Amino acid sequence: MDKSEVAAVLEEIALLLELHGENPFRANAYAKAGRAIAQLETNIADIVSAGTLDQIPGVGETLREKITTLVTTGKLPFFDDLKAKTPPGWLQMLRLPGMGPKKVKALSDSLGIDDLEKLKAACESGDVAKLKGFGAKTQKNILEGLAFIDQMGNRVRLDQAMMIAEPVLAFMRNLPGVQRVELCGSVRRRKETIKDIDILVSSDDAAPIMDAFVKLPNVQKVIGHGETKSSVMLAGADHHASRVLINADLRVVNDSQFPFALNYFTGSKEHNVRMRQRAIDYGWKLNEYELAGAPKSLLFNDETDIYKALDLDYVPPELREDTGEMDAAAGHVLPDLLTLKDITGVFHNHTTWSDGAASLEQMADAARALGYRYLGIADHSRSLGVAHGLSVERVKNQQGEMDALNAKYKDFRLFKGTECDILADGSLDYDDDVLASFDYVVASVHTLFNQPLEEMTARIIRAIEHPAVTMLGHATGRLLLRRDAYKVDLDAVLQAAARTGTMIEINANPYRLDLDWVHCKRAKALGVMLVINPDAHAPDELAYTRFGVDVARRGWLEKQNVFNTRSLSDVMKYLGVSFV
Ligand code: DGT
Ligand code: CA
Ligand code: ZN
Repeated sequence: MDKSEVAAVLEEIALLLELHGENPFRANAYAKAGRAIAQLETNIADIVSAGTLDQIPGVGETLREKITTLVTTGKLPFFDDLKAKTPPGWLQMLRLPGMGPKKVKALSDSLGIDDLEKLKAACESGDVAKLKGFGAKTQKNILEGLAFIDQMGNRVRLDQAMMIAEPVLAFMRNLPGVQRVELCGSVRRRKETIKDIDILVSSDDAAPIMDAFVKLPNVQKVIGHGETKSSVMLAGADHHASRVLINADLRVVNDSQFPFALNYFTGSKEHNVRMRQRAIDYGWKLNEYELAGAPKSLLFNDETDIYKALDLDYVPPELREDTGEMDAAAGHVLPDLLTLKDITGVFHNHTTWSDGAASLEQMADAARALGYRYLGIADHSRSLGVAHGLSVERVKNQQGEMDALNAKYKDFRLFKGTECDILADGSLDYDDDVLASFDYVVASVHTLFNQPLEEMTARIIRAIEHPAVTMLGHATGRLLLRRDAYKVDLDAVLQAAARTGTMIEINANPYRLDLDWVHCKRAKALGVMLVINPDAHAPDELAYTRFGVDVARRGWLEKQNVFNTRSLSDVMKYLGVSFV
């Protein structure tokens, strides 16, 4: 067990202890030790064998014993018991906005609530509002949260699913007897939200692999444990320590079946239907195990061989949504999709000058570490008080600091941008002379989300038509699984952008992924230039860019459709910035 797994178990224990009403100091000790271990530079197994665990801050006698058991045996009976006596409904309740362990405990103690159905009934009868510490407003919020869960099902964001899936995948790869391991389903297709994680393994001996899977430390519940398929509910925390629960299915096949199973379980269902039909046209039968009837001379080592046998170019998983990829593959006109490596820098990022967590220099260092050739800083504009938008005076000061930093860099450049608010009538939050002091302008809507469609559309188009605006930020304002897009005629917006040559952002922040991939395809057809931006508020959030590349790929985009694939000198030329 590595340090991140140990840390995850300790943090989980902290949460469960809190849910069971344990002394908060005791619960917190586990959380603190977990965080300390996650940040260790050394291997946790080495520390255990050297007997130096108690040098880690916060690790006393009890924790030392528990961590040693966990690292040496891979199990912790104390943790298993704790999980066994925790109703899964408590964990589901934690997903509701504003609901913490204390509230869950109170609902359980006073009203016997241990699942979402009982919670809903208690809200509808008004019992929850009467509880101490709750009230009518909380009760209303809970009901709204429950309605949202109903509507969305139990989907989670792609980044949350990836955070849970990646360690499981790494674990499966290291199991003895495992030949190949791959993610399938919507995670492999990089859909923006995920219902469940699908994992495929090839091996000659499935049983021990199934056993190891259902005993993973973050398994909350075993839903099925069969010979070729098992399902579990996994728990984890995301990047912002929000709780995530998601089901994962594991299928084990033999290695010759692997390409067919991989293709089938990657989906989408609609793509599979088209593939099966294509096989029938050749007089063959395609299923999750084989392409029956195909000539024996055809070898199927991997998935590409299936497409080849059907005279199709290989279709990348992101395109498998039956939106024309089969015809394109047959006609050899599939797009040459851009990749993360093509990205040369990003433009929409925040620092401590507004609501970011890091300085200009820290953000620049992180961008350089990623191999970026430039970083655009676009802090909030003056009217966005909640995000410490910059006054004209502070804009000047920030730009001065950027000049000083740029003087130090030889092969890297900070670009002076702003995320300028689009005001209610579509005018911009700075005067033209201030706008002219920036290298580029990202224009975004942050207020008055409930304007009628015509008003919002006209507002955004007016901003797009402003000559100082380089790109439109997060075009629809949606927050995945949380807030719907505002009402806007996106097609009219895209047409305006095509007319004026304004770029449209693919906001790569996994909470947004806005522009949606469906509209990327439309933007490409209209000749609109896209730009992928992480909207990073901290150095590690620059890595969000990968999710934007996923969106771009699902939207059929090639390198030339995305502005920030250009070289530093081409970007400078376009922005009219010269070396000083
Ligand atoms: P989701 O909802 O985020 O889990 O999306 P998927 O695509 O992962 O859907 P899932 O987990 O229900 O199934 C995984 C894949 O298995 C799916 O993409 C295609 C394949 N599959 C599942 N059920 C069927 C089916 O009834 N017919 C066909 N042709 N394929 C299926
Ligand atoms: Ca799935
Ligand atoms: Zn914004």
